[in-house]
Amino acid sequence: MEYIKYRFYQKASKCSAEFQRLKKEHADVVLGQVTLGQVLTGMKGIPLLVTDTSKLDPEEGIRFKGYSIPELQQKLPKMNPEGEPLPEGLFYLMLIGEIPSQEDALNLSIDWATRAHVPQHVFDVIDALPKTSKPMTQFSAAILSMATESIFQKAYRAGVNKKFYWDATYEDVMNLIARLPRIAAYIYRRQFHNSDHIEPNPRLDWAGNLAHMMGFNSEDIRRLFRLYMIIHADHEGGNVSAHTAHLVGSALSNPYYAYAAAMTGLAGPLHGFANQDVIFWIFEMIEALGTDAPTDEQVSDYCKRTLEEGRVIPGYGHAVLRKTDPRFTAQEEFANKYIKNDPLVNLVNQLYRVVPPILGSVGKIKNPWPNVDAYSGSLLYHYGIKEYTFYTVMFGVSRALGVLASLVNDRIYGMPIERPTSHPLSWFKQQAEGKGSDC
Ligand code: CMX
Repeated sequence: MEYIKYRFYQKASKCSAEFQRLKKEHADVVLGQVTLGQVLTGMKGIPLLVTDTSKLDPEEGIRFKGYSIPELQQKLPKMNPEGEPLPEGLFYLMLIGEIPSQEDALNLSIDWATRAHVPQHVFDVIDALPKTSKPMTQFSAAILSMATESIFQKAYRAGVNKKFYWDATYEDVMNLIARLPRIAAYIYRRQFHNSDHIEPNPRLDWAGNLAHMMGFNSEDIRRLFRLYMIIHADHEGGNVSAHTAHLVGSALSNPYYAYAAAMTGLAGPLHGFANQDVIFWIFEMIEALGTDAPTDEQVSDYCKRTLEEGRVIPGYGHAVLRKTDPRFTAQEEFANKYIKNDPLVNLVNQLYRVVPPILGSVGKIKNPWPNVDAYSGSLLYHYGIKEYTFYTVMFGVSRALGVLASLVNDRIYGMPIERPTSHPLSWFKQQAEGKGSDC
């Protein structure tokens, strides 16, 4: 067994035994109450999922295996001391629970480079779609079409013992992650560069290769891509993309199916699509105001108009967070360090000043602060990736790291099929008011 897989097995099989023991010995422990309010507002705050890769605190933000983003920036291996950490190191951390050495991270990079070959039919599937299909449609279709390669599916069909499901899942997960940069870059070059494709460079790291195949080779862009891939990788288990991968995977659907399903969830405007919506909305504002350097008052009026039209202000608010997202702050710090006087970045900073008090004054919005999507597009745009309909694909490539690490865990824990209970609305009315109704 190769080294990373062996290390994972060693660590995770202990946790798997704990999972099984808790299930057997403490099934009756009560974890809390579920209120009707929670059911009617998207099941927020109900402790229902086991996810070990990261944990989200409403006030502090995300921690990956206990490490905050600034701590990861300090501790994870880098290509050069001035740069951002390698996403390979974060994947290792999420999978194995330890900060990897430089050698561990580079070995993982090499492992992914050797697994990165994408079968021709995946490109054919992309090419068969009209160029008017959204990049996320092309991305999800490409992933689904790659299920032909699923080792898990073949092992299951061959009757493998369930205690080895994790092994075939691990292989699928590593192959899938390794191939994502090539697929994403292929969609980007097809859509926006006349199908002038660029071959991978196996000597580059995973994020550096994505930048390279998209046509960007400066060290500045590699640094941004590594940061981007780190901060979008995981956000505990209840967000739409992570939960979808877990749910679909719980039916023993192969990792390609589970991750493709997650990507169709990420493509929704309340989730990952918000990263393109932010830029779209800012350009709408620039056009409506006739300037890319509006006053705070003009911006404030425009925000109020958006709310009056019954729309959301994209990039603001969160289902769990109640403070500025540390993923926003990491990008703000990056911009302060490396970008001087960019009109779009300036506008993003101005919105950070203007939007929260407006959202706060609405009353019902639980979190008036910016999330990760408020900043990310402006950075990509600054470095020349101006095709913002592609941005959610980049989010998706990164999100694979967390949701697929979790999927391997799900399989080694032997997690059962997920099946919560539903009732008609009248049942809930009965519980609340003592009588049901016909709607
Ligand atoms: N602009 C306007 N209204 C907003 C808002 C915003 N940015 N954020 C929340 N609200 C509204 C909600 O639509 C909801 O309205 P209704 O009661 O009329 O349905 C009300 O405020 C209460 O919502 P909430 O409990 O504060 O937030 P939710 O958990 O329901 O939703 C989120 C969270 C992120 C979907 C929401 O804040 C939103 O729509 N934000 C804009 C889209 C966005 O940035 N999404 C990206 C999130 C991060 C990610 O997944 O990538």
